[in-house]
Amino acid sequence: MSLRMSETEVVMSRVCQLSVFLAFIFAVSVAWSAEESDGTKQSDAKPTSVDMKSISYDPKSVEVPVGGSIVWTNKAFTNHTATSEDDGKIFDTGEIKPGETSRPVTFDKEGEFNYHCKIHGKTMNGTVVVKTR
Ligand SMILES: [Cu+2]
Repeated sequence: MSLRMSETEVVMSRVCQLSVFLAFIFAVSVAWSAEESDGTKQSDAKPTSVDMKSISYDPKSVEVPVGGSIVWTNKAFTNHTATSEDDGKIFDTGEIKPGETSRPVTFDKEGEFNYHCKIHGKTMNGTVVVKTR
């Protein structure tokens, strides 16, 4: 009789261990899915990318929603800037070295913003179109 009791106790403790284990798995999976949804949020807010070529921007005209941001990546062999036509008052990336990417520039106002490269002049120009969606 005492043997049966201890068998029951062993079974009970296994059930207990199993439920702790399942609770742990559940907690991990909840944490995992929370992390996943955070990742999706980050990719939604990802800046639009514009490449700087030898004397042009690619794409030349880029559209972002109000509140959206843009980064410029220099894929050429010389320094470039992306400077708004009002001498950089609206935005100015400063000189971006070959292989480097500018800090994100955020656009909070609707409109069309022409810009150019300070180093290569207005032959190297582009447009940012900011629209409400
Ligand atoms: Cu340039």
